[in-house]
Amino acid sequence: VVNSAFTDVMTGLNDRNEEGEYVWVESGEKAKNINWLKGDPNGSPGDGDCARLKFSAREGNTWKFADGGCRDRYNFICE
Ligand SMILES: [Ca+2]
Repeated sequence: VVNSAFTDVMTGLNDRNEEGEYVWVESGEKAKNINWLKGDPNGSPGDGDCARLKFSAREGNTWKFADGGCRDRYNFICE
């Protein structure tokens, strides 16, 4: 991912149907081996149901998944 501003990027990944079971919206496939930030996902149902990519300086300057609200507006990528 190239994102020079290091802003969060929304993904098409959510666990709206089943808490804790993250699924890609486009394919409907369950996501495996998600590279979560340490401590994530930690959202409660309805609140932390959509996954975004966050740039983490703490974790080696890498992009990691974090859960958050689905209505927040960010840059968007599908997969
Ligand atoms: Ca959730």
